[in-house]
Amino acid sequence: MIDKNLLDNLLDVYPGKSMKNRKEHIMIKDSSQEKQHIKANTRTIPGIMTNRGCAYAGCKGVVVGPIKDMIHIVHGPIGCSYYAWGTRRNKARADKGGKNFINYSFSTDMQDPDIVFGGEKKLKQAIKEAVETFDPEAISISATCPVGLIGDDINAVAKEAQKEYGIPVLAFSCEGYKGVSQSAGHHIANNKFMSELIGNREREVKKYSVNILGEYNIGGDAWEIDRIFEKIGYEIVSTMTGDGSFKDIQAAHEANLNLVMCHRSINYIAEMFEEKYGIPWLKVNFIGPKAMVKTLRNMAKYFDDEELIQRTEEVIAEELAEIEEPLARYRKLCEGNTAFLFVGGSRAHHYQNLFKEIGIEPVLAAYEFAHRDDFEGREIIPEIEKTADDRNIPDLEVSKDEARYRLRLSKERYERLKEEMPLAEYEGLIADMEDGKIIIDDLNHYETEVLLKALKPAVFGSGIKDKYVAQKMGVFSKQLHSYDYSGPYAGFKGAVNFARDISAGINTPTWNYITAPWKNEPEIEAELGGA
Ligand code: CFM
Ligand code: HCA
Repeated sequence: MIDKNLLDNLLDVYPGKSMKNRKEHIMIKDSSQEKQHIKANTRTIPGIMTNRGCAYAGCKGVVVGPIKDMIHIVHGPIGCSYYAWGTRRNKARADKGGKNFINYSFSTDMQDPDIVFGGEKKLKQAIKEAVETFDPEAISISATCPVGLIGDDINAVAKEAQKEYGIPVLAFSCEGYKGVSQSAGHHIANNKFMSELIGNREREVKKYSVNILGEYNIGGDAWEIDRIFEKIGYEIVSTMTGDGSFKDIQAAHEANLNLVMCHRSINYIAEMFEEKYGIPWLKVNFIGPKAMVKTLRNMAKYFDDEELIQRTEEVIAEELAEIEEPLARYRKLCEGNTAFLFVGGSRAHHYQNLFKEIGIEPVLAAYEFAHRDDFEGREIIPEIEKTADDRNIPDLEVSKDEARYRLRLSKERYERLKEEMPLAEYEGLIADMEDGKIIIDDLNHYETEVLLKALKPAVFGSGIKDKYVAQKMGVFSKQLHSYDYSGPYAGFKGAVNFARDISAGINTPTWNYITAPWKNEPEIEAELGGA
């Protein structure tokens, strides 16, 4: 149980206004309350060391960048491009006869004179060089902060280049400052995909065809999911955007169901798909065998075919039998431990159940940039009622009747299915946390250090910015963003990899050579009131 003084002591060091602000972003789970609220997606208090990123990171780094067969040109100083180069471990392999530019970093390398006299000329030149050297089938341009400040018109340059070279050139005005975190960049990318990419190519699809939205193939996760889906007999029309192809995304509107893995980064597309093309969306979770089984069963139920349901059960039985022994073995090595989870905007929820499945209890779950719906959940009736103007996408005008007509299911069946599975719904992180556990929005460096010392988790699920701080404190830290050098962690086989890595990390004798600060400074514990 959490000592109730812990959070008071944590907040005590902040000046009055900041304390009031931070208090609203921190909560303890209490299921006796009907609905718990948390503040999220607001500006970080200046001066606080946040872990958040920028809109450019969310647009280019997260959503657009993993599309492998496009050249992604970053218009900005070289540092912005270097930052987003290869660190996210979104893996990709070239499709047969296709191209893969994922290992490259393309930038206009803006210098002082470009800031003074404008950078459009340099951007045009960069596009020309990219076309002449690599002959890509499509190009993206992402703007970083200075571009918006000096007023370069990247949209005009993109239009001109598209005409000149006869290939799609998409311009993303995702200057870093556009929003309170990378979340704004996700939205910018989603909007452009819908208005300029999706729907541009027709293709015949099978009945059991899906798009996987919000799966970025970190450490090869998407490949494990592909393996399982193919075994059952699903057709994956497109994955957005892990190991993704822009051609597949162009035909994504042909699929019969959208699966939403990362709700935070791509719920906008899921909603717009439903509105424009009548494709329902289902919140899924591929992390942990239990979640995977539930996801597969919901999918089969959605398509409502006896043979598919049977095949699904066969595959589930086969896969579970294969992982049972190793998972049990690793679980024995992990059982009884606790975890502290701090990720971006969706993984704390996805991973909390896998931790529980291997006997580890999450005592704290925090996000960098999630919105309230990621914490508290949401329910969306088919969003056909909403007008396109709400989202500022002029070419999304679909009349209510037209959208209903295009719905892949009858309204009656849709309503019935909604009773049985989370169609167009997401229950959020808080629902699955145990009572008395801590939930935090925009966790910062100071709070991370204090809470790690007080809670002494066996494992800290973190990112690169705080991993080594924690490890020097004697806390094993596993990066839940990049998986360090490991993965996949999704699906059935991924769960075994995860359990193996966590049990090794917790049990390595290395920790005997490090003295955690609280061992020498017992007053830290006394001051804070530990777990
Ligand atoms: Fe979605 Fe992601 Fe995440 Fe995210 Fe990210 Fe990521 Fe993340 Mo890093 S899209 S919100 S912006 S699941 S890059 S693959 S790990 S912070 S929790
Ligand atoms: C980002 C990308 C990131 C960073 C990870 C980290 C990722 O936010 O720009 O801080 O370790 O997953 O690569 O979230």
